[in-house]
Amino acid sequence: MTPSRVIWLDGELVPWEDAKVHVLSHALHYGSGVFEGIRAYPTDRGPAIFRLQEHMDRLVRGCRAYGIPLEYSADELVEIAESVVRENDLRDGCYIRPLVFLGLGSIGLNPAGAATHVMVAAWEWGAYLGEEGVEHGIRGRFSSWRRINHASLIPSAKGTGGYLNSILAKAEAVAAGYEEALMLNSEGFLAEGSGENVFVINDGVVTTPPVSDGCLNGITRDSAITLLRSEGVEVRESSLTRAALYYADEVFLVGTAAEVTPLREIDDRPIGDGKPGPITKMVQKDYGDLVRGRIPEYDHWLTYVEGN
Ligand code: PPE
Repeated sequence: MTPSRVIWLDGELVPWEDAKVHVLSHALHYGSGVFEGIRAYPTDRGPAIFRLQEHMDRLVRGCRAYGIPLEYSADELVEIAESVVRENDLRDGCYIRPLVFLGLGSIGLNPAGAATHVMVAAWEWGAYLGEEGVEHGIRGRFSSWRRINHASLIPSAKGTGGYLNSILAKAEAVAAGYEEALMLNSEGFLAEGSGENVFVINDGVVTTPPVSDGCLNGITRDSAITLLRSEGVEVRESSLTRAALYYADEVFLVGTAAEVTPLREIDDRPIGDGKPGPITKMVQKDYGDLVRGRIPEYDHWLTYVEGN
């Protein structure tokens, strides 16, 4: 990660190294925060942030769901994110990380009285699962950990505490020599990757798990569904078993950080012929064009930020 110049924290832009919190912050102890991950890309008209409004809407909804008081509206957060990209002069694209978290004011689990803090940082962040992975696909393995479920947490909100579940899965997969963990829900159906939604292709039909199966309502997921349907490909949202991935012709992962990354192997079984397939490559190309402002019909998904 390359640090950038400034971070927006509680109403002001502060130098990167001064954006600090107290060790007794509630969120540090209990994971009481909600975050977002957003990317900006270089375009012919300067840097543009992809689906910024939808990300901030999800952040606001997540705070409401977890009962974290937030004084900023999604529209205000949109403006703040634009200023962070502009002030850091991140013209070649960047990753934007907004975080709402509880600070001092409450010791113990009851969060009442804890101050809400809001920060938005941005930095340059390359391929999440490696350049090599984007091109040739990655090796995945089903985790021994089950995905957080609707009975215990809120899988559709990006609550920071819930990510301990993703961390367990990711660390386990990497320690075993794989690049990513795929996670089943408590019923044994596919939920998602540790930080990505999953698409499975069989005989030209694309299937992705419904949000009710415990995956995040991913914004890249929605973009991929839109792109696939506009290319005339049938997309279904329905439950997938572990074995469905063993039978698949193609599988790819999507997320803001991961973008569109092919899976070339699952549980040591090659997927298809072990190389990224045609539908995966088409979505990769379309998504790459889309986020760089090369498909005019989706221009409303881009927020152009003028550089200094
Ligand atoms: N599922 C999970 C669990 C998840 O964390 C993400 C994003 C997605 C699906 C895809 O959602 P979307 O970005 O809206 O398409 N993961 C973020 C954080 C990754 C991290 O390591 O931190 C991201 O991609 O920004």
